[in-house]
Amino acid sequence: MSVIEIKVPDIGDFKDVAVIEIMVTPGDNIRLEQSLVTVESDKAAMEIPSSHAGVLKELKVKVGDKVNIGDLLALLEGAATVAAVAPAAVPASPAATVPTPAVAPAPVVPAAVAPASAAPTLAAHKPTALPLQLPHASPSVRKFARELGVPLSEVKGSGLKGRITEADVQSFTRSVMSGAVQTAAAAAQSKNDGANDGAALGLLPWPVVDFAKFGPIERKDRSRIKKISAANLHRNWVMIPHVTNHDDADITDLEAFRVATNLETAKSGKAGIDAGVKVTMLAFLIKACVAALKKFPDFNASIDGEQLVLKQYFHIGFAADTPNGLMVPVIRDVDKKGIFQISQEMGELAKKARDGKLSPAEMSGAGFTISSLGGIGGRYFTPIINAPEVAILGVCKSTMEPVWDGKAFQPRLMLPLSLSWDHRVIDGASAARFNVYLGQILGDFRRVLL
Ligand code: CAO
Repeated sequence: MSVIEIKVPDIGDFKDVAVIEIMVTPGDNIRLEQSLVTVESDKAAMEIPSSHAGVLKELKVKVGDKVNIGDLLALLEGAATVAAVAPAAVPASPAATVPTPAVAPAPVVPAAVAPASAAPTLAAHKPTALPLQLPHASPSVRKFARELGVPLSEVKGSGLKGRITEADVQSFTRSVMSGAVQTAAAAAQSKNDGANDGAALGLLPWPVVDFAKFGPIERKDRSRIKKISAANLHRNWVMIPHVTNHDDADITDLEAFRVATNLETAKSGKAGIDAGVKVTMLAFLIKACVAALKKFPDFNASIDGEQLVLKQYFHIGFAADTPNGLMVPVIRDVDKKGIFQISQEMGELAKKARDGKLSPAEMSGAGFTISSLGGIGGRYFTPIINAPEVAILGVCKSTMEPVWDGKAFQPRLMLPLSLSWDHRVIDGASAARFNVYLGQILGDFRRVLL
């Protein structure tokens, strides 16, 4: 067995760098490129890999020693030649590929190894500056922590000068798994109920602020419905590539018809489906949307893996504002129902929603949703798609506006429309066509018959 000397390779301009961690012990089987020790200057930390494979016979340095290029680090027993290793590309900063907690990545020692025919020494290691405010840990420990998703800033180091070792990371992980310790992100998450899901995306933790420091506050529990809808809305917003097209529909004639219809119903006092039923603009909108969905079936669809599920039924959800939060009851088979029936069902479902009496069945199965703020006000907004649907129509309050008819401005009642759509399924041109067609129907409902 030959004895091989492992020396400090060219580590750039760094002189007298301190050995801060020994990563192997005598008797270990050392792989080519396996990190042996970590050295640290006042600017950077780097691991020194072995230029050979073999059994570690003796370490020639200890923690605290200062080393320079060419210093003897260790003696190996084993193969005298370096295994053939293609020159490895220097890995990019791990932050580019691995989602990390809110800690900047540590520099990784470039493992550029000379080809087999070349002298068996490692190529120069170019250390990267390590911002000093980062937790004290070697690149391999940082990598280990990243792989486990451990926020190093929360791990207490037991090594030299508080340095975090692999054992510290393992012990932190065990404590979290046993429930003895909670990460700051998890604590913020349970506090904010999902507000910090960004941790999984490598985003900064949700800010934890002591608001009382700035003035008087009051705390109240969020309702169960608000928490459920928040989680759904959050998922939909994050997972669906939303785009919103805004448009206006001229509903002057439709509104006149609606008002006349309600007057007529009130006067006649007749029995039947329309007895006492007040027709609102939303009922016409629901019906008009069904006509548009028939013309543009991709808006009444859902993504299912590689396929698009095109629904041949027309169930429309409508957002209802309730004291407990947002609910979305569903009117089924709108294509088979008239405006009175739709208005009546909408009234009943909205009441049930407000009374907290909607059944799960009454909130499921929609292919498309409408969110109307028309009774409140505003101009346009961005409604969030109700997954697994692929589009939603937002409607605001209609206002009388001057509209140019080619010769003069005419006072017209204009309804602002905001259509949000899933760009994985729908494109901008279709969305614009959908809105234009919807506007045409609302402008003249006879078009539904065409
Ligand atoms: N433009 C102008 N006026 C409108 C209008 C519009 N687009 N839509 C409704 N109105 C009028 C109605 O005609 C009614 O007027 P009158 O009292 O004079 O008859 C008044 O506004 C109130 O209507 P409404 O809101 O009670 O009835 P609706 O059928 O329009 O809506 C419902 C029913 C349940 C959808 C509604 O009450 C509601 O909850 N809207 C809020 C939905 C919501 O929160 N969306 C946001 C979701 S995202 O967070």
